[in-house]
Amino acid sequence: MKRGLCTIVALAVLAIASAATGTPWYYSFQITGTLMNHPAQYSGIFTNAGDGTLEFTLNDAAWPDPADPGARFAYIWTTYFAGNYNGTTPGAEKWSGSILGTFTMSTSNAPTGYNGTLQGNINAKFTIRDLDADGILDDAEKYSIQYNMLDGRLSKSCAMPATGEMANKQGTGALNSNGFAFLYPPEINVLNGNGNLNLVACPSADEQSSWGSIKSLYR
Ligand SMILES: [Ca+2]
Repeated sequence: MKRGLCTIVALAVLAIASAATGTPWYYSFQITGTLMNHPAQYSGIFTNAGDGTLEFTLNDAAWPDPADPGARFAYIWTTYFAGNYNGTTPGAEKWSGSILGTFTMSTSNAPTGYNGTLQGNINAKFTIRDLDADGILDDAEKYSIQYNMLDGRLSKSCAMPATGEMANKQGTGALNSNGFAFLYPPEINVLNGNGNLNLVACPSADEQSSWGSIKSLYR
């Protein structure tokens, strides 16, 4: 590789690295919902470091109708959880299920840069503890709101819609909560948790075209 190109590439990597380290927003939330209803959705509000609404909806198009909760639960369990058992740590045996979907936020009174609306993707990973380590899901484990957890990974690409201070931004985040449980309607699961979001500016059309011309110089 030519030395000039090395320098340009190094500078470009530095520029991308610095642009990728935004100031994260750390918030708290309370959302309610259940996987046992259609849509499989949780929605609620921010309870700290901002106001507004938070909602995520999981891709449940193929799941059995909530009118047959037994069939719906069996499908969810077989599809996402049953094959993902981790018994390697004594005292922490668990099943994990990762379910994909989308999330939306509508915010105000959040730190600068995080006020507006945002749509993104979520990978919602639920953990169900096998409290007696027998490899069998017992009712006490299925319905336990004490030990089961949600670990949601958020991602927002430049192509997904956003408004206000969050327009033209991309980034990643997370939302975590204890208290997850499989509850049959009309019971509703309440999740109190914490999350973060780290947005950075999307590349402008100018930046994209100048980077394109740099590359074309060396083709
Ligand atoms: Ca068990």
